[in-house]
Amino acid sequence: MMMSSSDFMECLNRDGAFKVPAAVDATWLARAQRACTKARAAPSPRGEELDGFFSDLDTGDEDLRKLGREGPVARIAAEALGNDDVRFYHEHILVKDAGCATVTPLHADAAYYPLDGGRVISVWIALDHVGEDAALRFWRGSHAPPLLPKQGALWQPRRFASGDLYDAESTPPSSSSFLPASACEYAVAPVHPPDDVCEEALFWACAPGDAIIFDANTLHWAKGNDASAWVRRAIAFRYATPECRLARRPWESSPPFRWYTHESSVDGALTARGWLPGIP
Ligand SMILES: O=C(O)CCC(=O)C(=O)O
Repeated sequence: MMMSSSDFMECLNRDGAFKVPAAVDATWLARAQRACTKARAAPSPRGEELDGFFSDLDTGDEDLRKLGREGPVARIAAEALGNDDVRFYHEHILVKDAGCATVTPLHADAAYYPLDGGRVISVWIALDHVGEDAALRFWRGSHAPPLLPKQGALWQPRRFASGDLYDAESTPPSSSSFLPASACEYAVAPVHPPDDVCEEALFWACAPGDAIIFDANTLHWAKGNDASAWVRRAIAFRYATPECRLARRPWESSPPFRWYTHESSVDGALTARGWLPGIP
């Protein structure tokens, strides 16, 4: 049965994550797979690799930008947010090679971003078959109280490689120092998901083109891809509601602020409108 926009919103609000099968058709899928292969072969300065887990925050690939802004992914984001006026924020390529043992550590994305006051979601598209073992896993309901200790708080980011928390000392907010300071409070999640959370985790095997939509403050993680004989490529598109405002975190945000200047003029940055392009 097809899910409606109100089903999307209900799942997002209740659980913090849900799946939309066959979100992307074969033409878009082929373009996205090509872009992913290109990025892997020639990473941007924002590309990095952790033992077979490659990610790139800044491919600049026009097909991906188009898919993010105009394609079916943008429509899904608008329906999940219940608002036609959503802003494409950025795209993020994530590749786990076949046999890659690198886990995606427990984290939530929201406090990596310099955005406050609205809602940010991700639409994570599988570009290959993803078995249950390699699936993204979600701590159901962790985006909101009562699991989140306080309404409006964000989970404090951690470094993927070391598991260390971001803080002002080790990662000062150098590229965004001119932004107004965020008034957010931060909550600290455990380094690893507790056993009962693992047992109750929300996760879905995916076919190429399936999408997982999640709130940027939902805690999530993934095992390696070592039980699988094929690569696990994905692209996460991030979207923000128009109320979002740029704000300085106590640490360097990711992507760093200078990254945005290639997107459009920084003049409109503090109002968000005119900075993050709206979806047509
Ligand atoms: O694909 C993964 O394993 C991690 C994805 C992720 O953390 C994200 O898209 O925020």
